[in-house]
Amino acid sequence: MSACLFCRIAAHEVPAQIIAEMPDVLAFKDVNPQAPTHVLIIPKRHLGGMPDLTDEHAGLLAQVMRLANQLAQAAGIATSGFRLVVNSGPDAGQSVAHVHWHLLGGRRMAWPPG
Ligand code: DGP
Repeated sequence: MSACLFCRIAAHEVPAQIIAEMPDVLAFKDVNPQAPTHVLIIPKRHLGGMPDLTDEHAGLLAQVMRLANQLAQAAGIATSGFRLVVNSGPDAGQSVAHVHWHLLGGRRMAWPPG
């Protein structure tokens, strides 16, 4: 059994509110939402963080972007606006070592991020 929390969610070993699944990626609600829409998009196969992504992941990244757009459309925030955020590494506050994209929307957001 994997020790990685998001691998376990991808394997359906840990419950999560899964809202979409594609061949290589999964989307589920963040347990600690920071906006009315707060979804995490993850690769099903383990990748620790942004530095692990290479040219071989081009297809995976296309799925992530396509799914983010589909989810934003479904949540009604495609036009009002949304953020797609990766926290990579300690300075960015990455707390789960399995790369993930935060899809955030449904409220006005500040810039720069804290
Ligand atoms: P980050 O700080 O960028 O590594 O974001 C990790 C996110 O993962 C954070 O917003 C909370 C979320 N999270 C942590 N544990 C769980 C969990 O068990 N289930 C779900 N759905 N989300 C989780």
